[in-house]
Amino acid sequence: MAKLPVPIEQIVEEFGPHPAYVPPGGWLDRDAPDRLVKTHCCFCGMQCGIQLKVKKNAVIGFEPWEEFPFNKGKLCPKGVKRYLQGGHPDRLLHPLRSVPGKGFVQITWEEAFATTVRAVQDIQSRFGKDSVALLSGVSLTNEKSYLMGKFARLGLQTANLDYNGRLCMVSAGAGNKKAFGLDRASNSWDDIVHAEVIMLVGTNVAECSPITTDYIWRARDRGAKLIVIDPRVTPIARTCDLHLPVLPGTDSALLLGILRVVIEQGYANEPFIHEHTCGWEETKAAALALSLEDASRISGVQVADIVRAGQMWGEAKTSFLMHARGIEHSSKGVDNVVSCINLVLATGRIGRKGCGYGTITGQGNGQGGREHGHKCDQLPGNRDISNPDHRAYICSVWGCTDEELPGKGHTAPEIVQLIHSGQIKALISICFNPLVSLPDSNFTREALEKLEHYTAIDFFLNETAHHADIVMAGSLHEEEEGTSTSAEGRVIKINKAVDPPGEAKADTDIILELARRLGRDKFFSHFKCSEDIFNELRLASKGGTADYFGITYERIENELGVFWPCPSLDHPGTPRLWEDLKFKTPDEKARFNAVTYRPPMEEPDVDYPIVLTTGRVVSQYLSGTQTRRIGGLLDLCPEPYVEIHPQLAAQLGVENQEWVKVISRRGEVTLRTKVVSTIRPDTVFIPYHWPGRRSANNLTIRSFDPISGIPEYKRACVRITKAESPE
Ligand SMILES: Nc1nc2c(c(=O)[nH]1)N[C@H]1C(S)=C(S)[C@@H](COP(=O)(O)OP(=O)(O)OC[C@H]3O[C@@H](n4cnc5c(=O)[nH]c(N)nc54)[C@H](O)[C@@H]3O)O[C@H]1N2
Ligand SMILES: Nc1nc2c(c(=O)[nH]1)N[C@H]1C(S)=C(S)[C@@H](COP(=O)(O)OP(=O)(O)OC[C@H]3O[C@@H](n4cnc5c(=O)[nH]c(N)nc54)[C@H](O)[C@@H]3O)O[C@H]1N2
Ligand code: SF4
Ligand SMILES: [Mo]
Repeated sequence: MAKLPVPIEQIVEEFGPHPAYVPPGGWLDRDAPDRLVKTHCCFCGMQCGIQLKVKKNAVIGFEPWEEFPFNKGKLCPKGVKRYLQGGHPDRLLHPLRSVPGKGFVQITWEEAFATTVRAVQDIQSRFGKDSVALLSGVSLTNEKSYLMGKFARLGLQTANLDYNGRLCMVSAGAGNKKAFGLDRASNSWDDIVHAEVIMLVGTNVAECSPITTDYIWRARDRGAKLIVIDPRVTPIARTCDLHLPVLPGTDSALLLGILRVVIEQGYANEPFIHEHTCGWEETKAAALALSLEDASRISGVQVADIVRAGQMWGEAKTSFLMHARGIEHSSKGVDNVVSCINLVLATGRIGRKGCGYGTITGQGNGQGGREHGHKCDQLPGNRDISNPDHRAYICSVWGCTDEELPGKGHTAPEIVQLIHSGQIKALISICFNPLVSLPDSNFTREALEKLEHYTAIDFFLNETAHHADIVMAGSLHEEEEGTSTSAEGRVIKINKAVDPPGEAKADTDIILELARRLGRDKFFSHFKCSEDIFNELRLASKGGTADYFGITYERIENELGVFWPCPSLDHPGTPRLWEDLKFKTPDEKARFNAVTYRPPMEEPDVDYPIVLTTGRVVSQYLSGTQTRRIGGLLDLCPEPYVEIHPQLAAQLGVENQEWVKVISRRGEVTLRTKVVSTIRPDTVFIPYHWPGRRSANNLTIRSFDPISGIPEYKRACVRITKAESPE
């Protein structure tokens, strides 16, 4: 089953530019709202405070929430337009079944639930429990993330649960745990403002974490220096003191070079290193083993600039280092993360005012969603599913035996691989669009076509859901109460503004009903509302590294968010970690991790001589399911394109806005060029928010970090030829 009911070309057409959505009666005829609901933006990890204007059961508009301390009313274009999703004509209002030849037809909830449960039970009886997999996502609240972890293990009884954060936060998570024993940005963003030097590594903050830009500018107003490491001169890089245009996939060599300068020019903070860290000698030796000339040759950054970066970093009294997917989306993602942390630890600038470090969390709840048992190897509170003590504690909270709690499962890309090879036969997905977001889309599509059964839960019919047998109409952010955890580690409250429209159901109700019909109600029937789930999460996280025990709905509302760890009700929360310089390792010392440069999986050759990297634009979000449907956002960037340097364009004989074919070993796309002098001449960039024949992931490689399992989205090799306009 799960063959496409309609040809892929038709789907691609269907997902072309959408006409702008205008509310019935037009913008000017909108009524005054009945009420304002304070909540947060559903998109990126900034989790800006917003207010929704609500009339009856519809969100009709939007206002900033000036008092929310993180963004103080500031927003980006996506936040301003997000409310338009609810009234969109594509919004799923009832469950669907795929009927060959007819496409999707409306069915009752009874049929949707019964068909799904029958398929799960039948497939599990034939192939074992783990032949059913669950893929989940962290646009979901903490409550739903926690529920998905429990539902997979005790409802479906499968080990095979993983989440879309596998494509996003796992290199950072693994690196943070290795170095500090805890996975969170070390500081609230307030510390950025007090830093003398800020280093941004592989992050396009102005477009992807827009409010962070405001904190950086405030630091700049106080005289802070800014270093940006990115193959492109991103908007923030246009304002920086030093831009290092690294060749994609080679950051660990560059960071070794910078560390070497710090060491050789005497900037290492020996007393801090001696008292509060271990592993320095190996790390120092690794840095001194690579000459600056080699670091420069590998990374494509001039020696003088590497020296300058080392000096700027070394001289400062206070500093803040931030990185994101530019270095984490790599087969060396974890190496790159610990290389950044090595620089922070070598200078001992952590745990005090203006001294900090943080990965910039991507998805809305990318932080909370990676703490409470959403990952194939994890239990709530960021516990380890393979650790007997951790298992025993969660069994005591869940009221199950160790035998009833499955072990470590497979990562999201491995699950797709196992579907492809036939070991996994059925899939339930929620809040994930892997056909667009996983590398090598052709492989993902082949896998989806092999499924015996697939149920997707979403509020739009995303491209992956086109392969589903059953589609369940779930809920938008504003249709369920819950909590979320921002990039800073601040736990905030998502408030319900409206009920799901039509026959659509709250995601939580869908999962609880599935659990009931699977005969597993004893583990779930006590959940009557989101707060019940949060209260169990608090207990389940108690004593773990991500401890939420002291956080309640009431506290979040009163205090405008609480930073975890917060182990007791009288604990104030922890905006800045490591003030006591006691790290979450057995000996309370932070760990240096020695890194030796490894080349990326694909190197340019005569057939594929150009390096491709991929990423984002400000107006689109992730696989684009949500933002490609909002006219005002689509107008800002209606089509993907290939960013290409004038020198390379001249070599290829193409002009700005001309059509080119970009071809990798996996597939090809035909796009227009955007000729810019702000990218390395040997590198091209494609934003990835589009599906089908325009998807960057037709080109990307299925190569993964050996520790975190994150895909290498930021480096593949391609060739480019002139092309005719596609019909
Ligand atoms: N507008 C918008 N904002 C978003 C999102 C979105 O889709 N749209 N998504 C959210 C999510 S989930 C995430 S994960 C974040 C991502 O946020 P970012 O990581 O900031 O965004 P990306 O565009 O993926 O990549 C960042 C930068 O990495 C650079 N880069 C590419 N290859 C390399 C390399 O090898 N080394 C270095 N040093 N840099 C490299 C790219 O040129 C790019 O400027 O954004 C969040 N915010
Ligand atoms: N080439 C390339 N590929 C990439 C990246 C890259 O930089 N380059 N970035 C990667 C990264 S960092 C990420 S995070 C992934 C993201 O990849 P995905 O997670 O696959 O992308 P989304 O668009 O967030 O898909 C989420 C789906 O969940 C639905 N959804 C959102 N909120 C809810 C909810 O509350 N309930 C329910 N039921 N559904 C919901 C949306 O409608 C959408 O269909 O993409 C990765 N893919
Ligand atoms: S997308 Fe991010 S920066 Fe923009 S309004 Fe939403 S949370 Fe804020
Ligand atoms: Mo992400």
